[in-house]
Amino acid sequence: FLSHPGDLGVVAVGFSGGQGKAGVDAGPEALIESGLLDQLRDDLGYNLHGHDAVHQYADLVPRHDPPHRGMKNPRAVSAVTRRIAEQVYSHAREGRLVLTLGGDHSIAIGTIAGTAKAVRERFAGRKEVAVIWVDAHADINTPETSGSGNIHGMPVSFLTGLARDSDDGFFGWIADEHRISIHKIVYIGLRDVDAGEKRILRENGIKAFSMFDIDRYGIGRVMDLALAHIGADTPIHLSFDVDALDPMWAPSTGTPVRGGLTLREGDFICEMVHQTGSLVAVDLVEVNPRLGPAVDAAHDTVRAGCSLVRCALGETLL
Ligand code: 6HN
Ligand code: MN
Ligand code: MN
Ligand code: MN
Repeated sequence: FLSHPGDLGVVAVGFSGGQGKAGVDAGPEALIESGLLDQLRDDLGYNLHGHDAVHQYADLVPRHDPPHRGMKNPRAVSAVTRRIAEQVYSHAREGRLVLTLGGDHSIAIGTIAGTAKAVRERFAGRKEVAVIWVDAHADINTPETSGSGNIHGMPVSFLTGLARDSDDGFFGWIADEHRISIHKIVYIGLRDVDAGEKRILRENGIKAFSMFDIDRYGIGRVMDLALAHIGADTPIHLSFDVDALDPMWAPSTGTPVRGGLTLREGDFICEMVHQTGSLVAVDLVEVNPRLGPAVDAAHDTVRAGCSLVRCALGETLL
Protein backbone atom coordinates (compact mmCIF):
# COMPACT_ATOMS: atom_id res chain seq x y z
CA PHE A 1 0.00 0.00 0.00
CA LEU A 2 3.05 2.27 -0.10
CA SER A 3 4.71 2.75 -3.43
CA HIS A 4 8.44 3.21 -3.24
CA PRO A 5 10.11 5.50 -3.61
CA GLY A 6 7.67 8.11 -2.47
CA ASP A 7 7.21 10.37 0.49
CA LEU A 8 9.57 9.88 3.40
CA GLY A 9 8.99 11.48 6.80
CA VAL A 10 12.25 12.00 8.67
CA VAL A 11 12.48 12.36 12.44
CA ALA A 12 16.03 13.04 13.64
CA VAL A 13 16.13 12.48 17.39
CA GLY A 14 19.08 13.92 19.31
CA PHE A 15 18.26 12.20 22.58
CA SER A 16 20.41 10.13 24.95
CA GLY A 17 18.35 9.95 28.17
CA GLY A 18 17.47 6.27 27.83
CA GLN A 19 21.01 5.35 28.83
CA GLY A 20 24.04 6.87 30.53
CA LYS A 21 26.63 7.58 27.84
CA ALA A 22 26.82 11.02 26.26
CA GLY A 23 27.16 11.29 22.50
CA VAL A 24 24.38 9.08 21.14
CA ASP A 25 22.39 12.32 20.77
CA ALA A 26 24.96 13.28 18.10
CA GLY A 27 24.13 10.19 16.02
CA PRO A 28 21.58 11.82 13.69
CA GLU A 29 23.84 14.75 12.91
CA ALA A 30 26.73 12.41 12.05
CA LEU A 31 24.50 10.29 9.79
CA ILE A 32 23.08 13.35 8.05
CA GLU A 33 26.49 15.03 7.67
CA SER A 34 27.84 11.94 5.98
CA GLY A 35 25.21 12.46 3.29
CA LEU A 36 22.50 9.94 4.15
CA LEU A 37 19.50 12.18 3.48
CA ASP A 38 21.03 13.56 0.29
CA GLN A 39 21.44 9.99 -0.95
CA LEU A 40 17.85 9.15 -0.11
CA ARG A 41 16.63 12.17 -2.04
CA ASP A 42 19.07 12.34 -4.97
CA ASP A 43 19.94 8.67 -5.54
CA LEU A 44 16.82 6.87 -4.35
CA GLY A 45 14.30 9.55 -5.31
CA TYR A 46 12.38 10.04 -2.07
CA ASN A 47 10.49 13.25 -1.29
CA LEU A 48 11.72 14.19 2.16
CA HIS A 49 9.59 15.79 4.87
CA GLY A 50 10.70 17.00 8.30
CA HIS A 51 14.38 16.56 7.50
CA ASP A 52 15.52 20.11 8.29
CA ALA A 53 15.78 19.75 12.07
CA VAL A 54 17.56 17.51 14.52
CA HIS A 55 15.17 17.57 17.47
CA GLN A 56 16.73 18.03 20.89
CA TYR A 57 13.55 18.18 23.01
CA ALA A 58 15.31 20.37 25.59
CA ASP A 59 11.94 21.81 26.67
CA LEU A 60 10.84 18.31 27.73
CA VAL A 61 13.87 17.43 29.84
CA PRO A 62 13.44 18.51 33.48
CA ARG A 63 16.44 19.60 35.51
CA HIS A 64 15.49 17.27 38.33
CA ASP A 65 14.41 13.81 37.22
CA PRO A 66 14.93 11.30 40.04
CA PRO A 67 14.27 7.59 39.49
CA HIS A 68 10.77 6.11 39.42
CA ARG A 69 10.46 2.32 39.89
CA GLY A 70 14.23 2.25 39.33
CA MET A 71 14.00 3.90 35.90
CA LYS A 72 16.60 6.58 35.20
CA ASN A 73 15.48 9.91 33.68
CA PRO A 74 11.88 8.64 33.61
CA ARG A 75 10.12 12.00 33.13
CA ALA A 76 12.41 13.01 30.28
CA VAL A 77 12.14 9.71 28.44
CA SER A 78 8.37 9.58 28.90
CA ALA A 79 7.84 13.13 27.66
CA VAL A 80 10.27 12.85 24.74
CA THR A 81 8.87 9.53 23.52
CA ARG A 82 5.35 10.94 23.80
CA ARG A 83 6.39 13.80 21.52
CA ILE A 84 8.13 11.41 19.09
CA ALA A 85 4.94 9.33 18.92
CA GLU A 86 3.07 12.42 17.73
CA GLN A 87 5.77 13.29 15.19
CA VAL A 88 5.88 9.78 13.73
CA TYR A 89 2.10 9.49 13.76
CA SER A 90 1.65 12.73 11.84
CA HIS A 91 4.01 11.54 9.08
CA ALA A 92 2.45 8.06 8.94
CA ARG A 93 -1.07 9.50 8.82
CA GLU A 94 -0.08 11.28 5.59
CA GLY A 95 0.92 7.93 4.09
CA ARG A 96 4.63 8.61 4.44
CA LEU A 97 7.18 5.95 5.18
CA VAL A 98 8.83 7.18 8.40
CA LEU A 99 12.59 7.13 9.04
CA THR A 100 13.72 7.87 12.59
CA LEU A 101 17.41 8.42 13.30
CA GLY A 102 18.47 8.03 16.95
CA GLY A 103 19.33 8.56 19.61
CA ASP A 104 19.21 5.66 22.01
CA HIS A 105 16.71 2.82 21.65
CA SER A 106 14.27 4.18 24.24
CA ILE A 107 12.99 6.39 21.43
CA ALA A 108 11.34 3.33 19.84
CA ILE A 109 8.64 3.69 22.52
CA GLY A 110 7.63 6.77 20.57
CA THR A 111 8.24 5.60 17.03
CA ILE A 112 6.33 2.34 17.39
CA ALA A 113 3.52 3.94 19.40
CA GLY A 114 3.14 6.39 16.51
CA THR A 115 3.02 3.78 13.75
CA ALA A 116 0.79 1.44 15.77
CA LYS A 117 -1.79 4.19 16.07
CA ALA A 118 -1.51 5.25 12.41
CA VAL A 119 -1.84 1.67 11.13
CA ARG A 120 -4.92 1.01 13.28
CA GLU A 121 -6.54 4.13 11.87
CA ARG A 122 -5.57 3.47 8.28
CA PHE A 123 -7.04 -0.04 8.37
CA ALA A 124 -9.97 0.85 10.64
CA GLY A 125 -8.73 -1.56 13.30
CA ARG A 126 -8.49 -4.53 10.91
CA LYS A 127 -4.67 -4.58 10.90
CA GLU A 128 -1.93 -4.22 13.47
CA VAL A 129 1.66 -3.24 12.83
CA ALA A 130 4.31 -5.94 13.19
CA VAL A 131 7.78 -5.15 14.52
CA ILE A 132 11.11 -6.60 13.44
CA TRP A 133 13.55 -5.77 16.23
CA VAL A 134 17.18 -6.25 15.14
CA ASP A 135 19.46 -6.02 18.15
CA ALA A 136 22.09 -7.77 20.25
CA HIS A 137 19.66 -7.17 23.14
CA ALA A 138 15.97 -7.89 23.69
CA ASP A 139 15.18 -4.50 25.29
CA ILE A 140 12.23 -6.14 27.06
CA ASN A 141 13.13 -5.57 30.71
CA THR A 142 10.37 -4.23 32.91
CA PRO A 143 11.39 -1.55 35.40
CA GLU A 144 11.40 -4.35 37.96
CA THR A 145 13.59 -6.85 36.04
CA SER A 146 16.09 -4.23 34.81
CA GLY A 147 19.49 -4.33 36.45
CA SER A 148 20.62 -1.01 34.99
CA GLY A 149 17.53 1.21 35.24
CA ASN A 150 18.30 2.35 31.68
CA ILE A 151 15.05 2.73 29.75
CA HIS A 152 16.68 1.81 26.42
CA GLY A 153 16.59 -1.73 27.83
CA MET A 154 12.79 -1.55 28.38
CA PRO A 155 10.97 -0.21 25.29
CA VAL A 156 9.43 -3.52 24.22
CA SER A 157 7.90 -4.14 27.65
CA PHE A 158 6.12 -0.78 27.57
CA LEU A 159 5.03 -1.22 23.93
CA THR A 160 3.53 -4.65 24.55
CA GLY A 161 1.90 -3.70 27.84
CA LEU A 162 4.07 -6.06 29.90
CA ALA A 163 5.11 -2.91 31.76
CA ARG A 164 2.54 -0.24 32.58
CA ASP A 165 2.25 2.83 34.75
CA SER A 166 -0.89 4.76 35.56
CA ASP A 167 0.88 8.13 35.68
CA ASP A 168 1.01 10.04 32.37
CA GLY A 169 4.39 11.44 33.35
CA PHE A 170 5.81 7.91 33.53
CA PHE A 171 4.51 6.34 30.29
CA GLY A 172 0.88 6.29 31.47
CA TRP A 173 0.13 8.13 28.20
CA ILE A 174 0.65 4.85 26.32
CA ALA A 175 -2.87 3.69 25.40
CA ASP A 176 -4.17 0.55 23.68
CA GLU A 177 -3.98 2.28 20.28
CA HIS A 178 -0.20 2.69 20.77
CA ARG A 179 0.51 -0.90 21.76
CA ILE A 180 1.67 -3.87 19.71
CA SER A 181 0.75 -7.51 20.04
CA ILE A 182 3.37 -9.69 21.66
CA HIS A 183 2.79 -12.16 18.79
CA LYS A 184 3.62 -9.58 16.14
CA ILE A 185 7.20 -8.89 17.23
CA VAL A 186 10.18 -10.83 15.89
CA TYR A 187 13.72 -10.46 17.17
CA ILE A 188 16.83 -11.01 15.07
CA GLY A 189 20.46 -11.00 16.22
CA LEU A 190 20.06 -11.55 19.97
CA ARG A 191 23.14 -12.56 21.93
CA ASP A 192 23.11 -10.61 25.21
CA VAL A 193 19.77 -11.20 26.90
CA ASP A 194 19.34 -10.74 30.68
CA ALA A 195 18.04 -13.67 32.76
CA GLY A 196 14.77 -11.86 33.52
CA GLU A 197 14.32 -11.09 29.82
CA LYS A 198 14.84 -14.74 28.86
CA ARG A 199 12.04 -15.65 31.24
CA ILE A 200 9.77 -12.99 29.68
CA LEU A 201 10.54 -14.25 26.15
CA ARG A 202 9.88 -17.86 27.16
CA GLU A 203 6.73 -17.29 29.20
CA ASN A 204 5.12 -15.17 26.48
CA GLY A 205 6.18 -17.34 23.54
CA ILE A 206 7.89 -14.43 21.79
CA LYS A 207 9.50 -15.18 18.43
CA ALA A 208 13.25 -14.64 18.55
CA PHE A 209 16.13 -15.57 16.25
CA SER A 210 19.42 -15.38 18.13
CA MET A 211 22.91 -15.44 16.63
CA PHE A 212 22.77 -19.20 17.25
CA ASP A 213 19.81 -19.48 14.89
CA ILE A 214 21.57 -17.37 12.27
CA ASP A 215 24.66 -19.59 12.45
CA ARG A 216 22.53 -22.72 12.36
CA TYR A 217 20.07 -21.87 9.57
CA GLY A 218 21.71 -18.95 7.79
CA ILE A 219 20.32 -15.46 7.50
CA GLY A 220 18.26 -16.34 4.39
CA ARG A 221 16.24 -19.04 6.16
CA VAL A 222 15.94 -16.92 9.30
CA MET A 223 14.43 -14.05 7.31
CA ASP A 224 12.00 -16.40 5.56
CA LEU A 225 10.87 -17.72 8.96
CA ALA A 226 10.70 -14.24 10.49
CA LEU A 227 8.54 -12.88 7.66
CA ALA A 228 6.37 -16.01 7.68
CA HIS A 229 5.71 -15.47 11.39
CA ILE A 230 4.52 -11.94 10.66
CA GLY A 231 2.42 -13.01 7.68
CA ALA A 232 1.83 -11.37 4.31
CA ASP A 233 0.07 -8.02 3.95
CA THR A 234 1.04 -6.94 7.43
CA PRO A 235 2.54 -3.47 7.86
CA ILE A 236 6.09 -3.73 9.23
CA HIS A 237 8.05 -1.41 11.50
CA LEU A 238 11.79 -2.20 11.38
CA SER A 239 13.65 -1.10 14.52
CA PHE A 240 17.37 -1.58 13.92
CA ASP A 241 19.83 -1.15 16.79
CA VAL A 242 23.26 -0.74 15.20
CA ASP A 243 24.74 -2.89 17.99
CA ALA A 244 23.14 -5.91 16.26
CA LEU A 245 26.12 -5.64 13.92
CA ASP A 246 29.40 -7.04 15.15
CA PRO A 247 31.62 -4.32 16.70
CA MET A 248 33.98 -4.99 13.81
CA TRP A 249 31.43 -3.11 11.66
CA ALA A 250 29.80 -0.87 14.25
CA PRO A 251 32.22 -0.17 17.11
CA SER A 252 30.81 3.24 18.10
CA THR A 253 27.81 2.24 20.17
CA GLY A 254 27.03 2.27 23.88
CA THR A 255 26.63 -1.46 24.54
CA PRO A 256 28.70 -3.37 21.96
CA VAL A 257 28.62 -7.17 22.05
CA ARG A 258 31.04 -9.28 20.06
CA GLY A 259 29.87 -12.14 17.87
CA GLY A 260 27.28 -10.19 15.93
CA LEU A 261 25.94 -9.79 12.42
CA THR A 262 28.22 -8.99 9.52
CA LEU A 263 27.40 -5.79 7.69
CA ARG A 264 26.19 -7.91 4.78
CA GLU A 265 23.80 -9.87 7.02
CA GLY A 266 22.45 -6.59 8.39
CA ASP A 267 21.99 -5.17 4.90
CA PHE A 268 20.28 -8.42 3.84
CA ILE A 269 17.76 -8.17 6.68
CA CYS A 270 16.93 -4.65 5.52
CA GLU A 271 16.67 -5.70 1.88
CA MET A 272 14.31 -8.57 2.71
CA VAL A 273 12.10 -6.25 4.72
CA HIS A 274 12.07 -3.70 1.91
CA GLN A 275 11.16 -6.38 -0.59
CA THR A 276 7.95 -7.21 1.29
CA GLY A 277 6.56 -3.85 0.19
CA SER A 278 4.96 -3.64 3.64
CA LEU A 279 7.46 -1.39 5.36
CA VAL A 280 5.88 1.58 7.15
CA ALA A 281 8.73 2.76 9.37
CA VAL A 282 12.44 2.30 10.03
CA ASP A 283 14.42 3.25 13.13
CA LEU A 284 18.21 3.32 13.16
CA VAL A 285 19.43 3.81 16.72
CA GLU A 286 22.41 3.69 19.09
CA VAL A 287 24.99 5.22 16.73
CA ASN A 288 27.30 7.06 19.15
CA PRO A 289 30.04 8.89 17.23
CA ARG A 290 31.80 9.86 20.48
CA LEU A 291 32.58 6.24 21.38
CA GLY A 292 34.87 3.63 19.91
CA PRO A 293 38.39 2.29 20.21
CA ALA A 294 40.05 3.62 17.07
CA VAL A 295 40.15 6.80 15.04
CA ASP A 296 38.04 5.32 12.25
CA ALA A 297 35.46 3.83 14.62
CA ALA A 298 32.84 6.56 14.36
CA HIS A 299 33.30 6.87 10.61
CA ASP A 300 32.91 3.10 10.12
CA THR A 301 29.81 2.98 12.32
CA VAL A 302 28.14 5.89 10.55
CA ARG A 303 28.95 4.32 7.22
CA ALA A 304 27.41 1.01 8.30
CA GLY A 305 24.32 2.79 9.59
CA CYS A 306 23.85 4.62 6.30
CA SER A 307 24.17 1.34 4.42
CA LEU A 308 21.46 -0.30 6.56
CA VAL A 309 19.06 2.58 6.00
CA ARG A 310 19.66 2.69 2.25
CA CYS A 311 19.06 -1.05 2.00
CA ALA A 312 15.81 -0.77 3.98
CA LEU A 313 14.71 1.98 1.60
CA GLY A 314 15.45 -0.05 -1.50
CA GLU A 315 18.83 1.05 -2.79
CA THR A 316 20.39 -2.31 -3.52
CA LEU A 317 17.51 -4.12 -5.19
CA LEU A 318 17.63 -4.14 -8.96
N1 6HN B 1 20.06 -1.31 23.86
N2 6HN B 1 19.84 -5.48 28.91
C1 6HN B 1 20.68 -4.35 29.27
C2 6HN B 1 19.88 -3.36 30.12
O1 6HN B 1 20.49 -2.41 30.61
O2 6HN B 1 18.69 -3.56 30.30
C3 6HN B 1 21.24 -3.67 28.00
C4 6HN B 1 20.22 -2.92 27.20
C5 6HN B 1 20.78 -2.40 25.91
C6 6HN B 1 19.75 -1.60 25.20
O3 6HN B 1 21.15 -1.65 23.38
O4 6HN B 1 19.23 -0.66 23.13
MN1 MN C 1 6.97 5.19 0.04
MN1 MN D 1 18.35 -1.82 21.45
MN1 MN E 1 21.27 -3.23 21.69
